[in-house]
Amino acid sequence: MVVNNPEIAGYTKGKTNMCFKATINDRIIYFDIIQGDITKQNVDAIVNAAHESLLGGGGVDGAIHRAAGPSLLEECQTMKEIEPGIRCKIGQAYITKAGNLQAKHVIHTVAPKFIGYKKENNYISINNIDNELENCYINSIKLAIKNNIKTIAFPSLGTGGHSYPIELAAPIAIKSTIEALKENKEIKAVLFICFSKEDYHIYLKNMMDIIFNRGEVKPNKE
Ligand code: AR6
Repeated sequence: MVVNNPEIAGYTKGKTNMCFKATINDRIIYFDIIQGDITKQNVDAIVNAAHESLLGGGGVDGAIHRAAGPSLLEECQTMKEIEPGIRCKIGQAYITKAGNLQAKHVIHTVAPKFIGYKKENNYISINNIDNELENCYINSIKLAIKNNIKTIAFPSLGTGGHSYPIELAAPIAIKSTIEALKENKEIKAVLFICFSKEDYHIYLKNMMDIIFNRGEVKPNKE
């Protein structure tokens, strides 16, 4: 069942918003699909589709750094390089404070780059990176749980500069988040922030398919 939930509607900011109340392992979790700007969300943590340097870039990364102000970049600069120029490898996740953003934390993760092509109506990946994209969501949720985060917002990782077709990325985002939430005892709400109307509708369709067709995620009856 799809419900609008006034209890949590207060922290979502977007043009279009659909809230799903679902049960995972006997715990109620809210999923919001929102067309909007992730920098405006009033949640405990927003996730950044970061550059591996963690020093900012274009797309949502640029928007988050601009809205957070210089303290975010300063904190990222203090993080240790794993290799020259690399502070976060593909699929890993790191947490910082959030500067001037309404959110309290930013979780930075690096999405893989899609290499592939479209055949008829299907996208074919030639570098098989779905598990790396899954890791972005799973490791972000794990880090959120460790840091006592109760509400978290994701952008559509990988689907801008890194060229992941949203039709492939949206079900991966939703399914891997649900898998990671099975371990969770604290997270109350996950927001998927879609920048365009088209992306919003693709997320909505996938969320409906997943919520209504998977046994272990039950739409709440209330
Ligand atoms: N709020 C929500 N979503 C947004 C926003 C926003 N303010 N701005 C853009 N998006 P991208 P990637 C959407 O390119 O593909 C950067 O240069 C956008 O429409 O931000 O993982 C980084 O520094 C798209 O749907 O991330 C990295 O080097 C989605 O966010 C690289 O690009 C992701 O697009 C990361 O590429």
